[in-house]
Amino acid sequence: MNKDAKFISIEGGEGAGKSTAIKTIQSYLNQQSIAHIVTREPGGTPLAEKIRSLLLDKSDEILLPESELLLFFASRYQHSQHVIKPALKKGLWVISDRFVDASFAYQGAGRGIEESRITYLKEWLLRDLSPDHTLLLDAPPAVGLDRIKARGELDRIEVEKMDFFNRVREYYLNLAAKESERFHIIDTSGSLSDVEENTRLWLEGICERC
Ligand code: Z5A
Repeated sequence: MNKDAKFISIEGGEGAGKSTAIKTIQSYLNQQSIAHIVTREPGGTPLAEKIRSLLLDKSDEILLPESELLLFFASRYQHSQHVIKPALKKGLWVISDRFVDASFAYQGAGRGIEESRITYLKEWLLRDLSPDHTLLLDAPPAVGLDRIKARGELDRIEVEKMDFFNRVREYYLNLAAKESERFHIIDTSGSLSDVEENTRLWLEGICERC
């Protein structure tokens, strides 16, 4: 693996502004001529995108929490083996809209699956693949949900109750405090221009230390 290549994940609740921040990141990396790819979870490969549809589309059959967890990991394994690892090996920076922290936040804290089971899957399938940096975009769930409601119909996970999203948010904030070297938190309840400015400053800090 090229030692200059960075693996960056972007996390946060629904409508927290991940896609928006990724545009800022892409534009900064392009300006700096840093070769990179932008990818996402669930998804990132043709098969993993099909799994994404299974996960997000509403269906009459209840998707059980354990099946949901395994589908996220099936998608993630395809993604990490076929996209993330090869890109890092070529020296490209990888910007991923969500990665494994999301499984701990949503399937663990949100759905109540024991953390040790998720840790087992992570250690088995990902081994030492872990983001160098994680940007946590944080806003109260009600703020993010209002933003995505304005965008159109909600998906299977977005229709969960507010308690679920509060547990997810609390998990992310606790994890960020525990792994403060890896995480950087940006409050996205403010204006778009503030979020953009803070995202650029954070990225400049990473690039200065490259
Ligand atoms: N999930 C899981 O459960 N387990 C896992 O392991 C993984 C994922 C990997 C992925 O769906 C779902 O899967 C997600 C977690 C779960 N759950 N749900 N629900 P997704 O990727 O399609 O959805 P998302 O991750 O929640 O992203 P999103 O809905 O697309 O939101 P976003 O990317 O964070 O936000 P955005 O598109 O940048 O912004 C939303 C809107 O708000 C947009 O119109 C913006 O212009 C506006 N916006 C953004 N920032 C601002 C500010 N600062 N002010 C005003 N307006 C703003």
